[in-house]
Amino acid sequence: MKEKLLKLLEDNRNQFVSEQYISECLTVGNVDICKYIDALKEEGCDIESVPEKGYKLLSTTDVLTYEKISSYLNTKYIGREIIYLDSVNSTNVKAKELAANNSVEGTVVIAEEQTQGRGRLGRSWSSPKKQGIWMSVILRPKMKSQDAVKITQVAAAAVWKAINHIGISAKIKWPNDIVINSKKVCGILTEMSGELNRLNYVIVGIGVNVNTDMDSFPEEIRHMATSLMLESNNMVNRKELAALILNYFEELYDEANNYGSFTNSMKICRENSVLLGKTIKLTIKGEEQEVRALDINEEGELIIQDKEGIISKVISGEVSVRGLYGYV
Ligand code: BTX
Repeated sequence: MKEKLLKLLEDNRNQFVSEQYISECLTVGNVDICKYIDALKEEGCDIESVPEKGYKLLSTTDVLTYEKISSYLNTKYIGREIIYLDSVNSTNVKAKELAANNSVEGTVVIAEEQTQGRGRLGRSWSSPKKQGIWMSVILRPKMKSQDAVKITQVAAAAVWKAINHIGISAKIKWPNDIVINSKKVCGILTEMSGELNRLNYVIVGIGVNVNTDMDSFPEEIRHMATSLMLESNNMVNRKELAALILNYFEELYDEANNYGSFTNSMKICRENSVLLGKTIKLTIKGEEQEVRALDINEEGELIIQDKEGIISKVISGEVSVRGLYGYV
C-alpha cells in the first residue's frame, strides 16, 4: 500500500493530492493514509502536508545517484565513479564518449530514463523513467577481444545472482537476456572498441525492468516483456539491486580479467539456462534454422545439434534465438 501511495504521489508530482482522492484511488481510510505518509517520510521522502489540501511529493529517495547506491556497494572500483543523468539518449552512447576521453575503468553511467535506449543488432530498448535500471559500465580489460566477447555472459551471471539475492527466481537466455516465466526482464548490450590484440575499452550496457508497469511497455512488446515488480507483486529497491549487480559483476569480472577464468560465470549461465535441452530457432545473418540447444561451453559458445544430428558451436555475435512457439 505504501508503494502504491508513493506511486500516486509521484504521478501527481509537485501538486497536492487530497486525502479524499487518495482514499478513493486506493480504498484506504484517512488514519491509514497518515500512517503510510509518516512511513514514507521516515524513508526519506520529502512530502509537504497541508490541511484541507492534502499531500505534495517534493522529492524521493528513489534516485540512482552514487550517494544513494553507495551504502549497498562493496566494490573496489566498479561503480566508484557514477555519472548520474536524469535523462539521456543511451547510457552506452554516453559511456563510449567518456571512455574515449580516458574515463577510468569501472565508471558507471546511470540514467533514470533513456530516450533512445539501444538493443542488439540495431534494435531499440524501452527505458521508461525511474521504472528500471539503465546503466553502462566502462571497462578496460587486459584480455584479447575474442575473450572480451564473453563479458556479456559475465554480466548475465551477475544480474542473475543479484535477482536471485533479492529472492526472485529467474533464468538466463543465452546470450544476453534474463527471463522470468518466459518473458524478458533484462537485456545486456556489450560494445567494444579496439583492434584484435588491443582493446581500448568495453562498454557493458545493462537494462533491467524493475518497477515497470505493463502500460509503460510499448504495446508490441507486452507479450514478451515483464518486470521484477510484475513478477513478484512487490516494488523492488532499485538502489540495492543496482549495487548488487555491480558487486557481483566486479567479483566475476575480476576472476576473468585477473586470472583468465570465466568458469564461475559460465557455470551460472549453464545451470540457469532457459534454452538447454530445448529445440529452438536460431537466426544467423538472416538465416533461420531449428536446432536443439545442448550446452554452453567454457568459451561461452552455445553447442547445438541440427536435424541431421550434426553438433556445432555458435558464438553470440550475430545470432538471435527464439523458442519454437514464441520468445522462449
Ligand atoms: P536485444 O536486441 O536482445 O533486445 C531488444 C528487443 O527486446 C527489442 O527489439 C524489443 O523486441 C524487446 N524490448 C525492447 N525493450 C524492452 C524492455 N524494456 N524489456 C523487454 N524487452 C524489450 C537487449 O537487446 C540489450 C538491451 C540493453 C539495454 C541497455 S540499457 C543500458 C544500456 N544503454 C543502452 O542504450 N542499451 C543498454
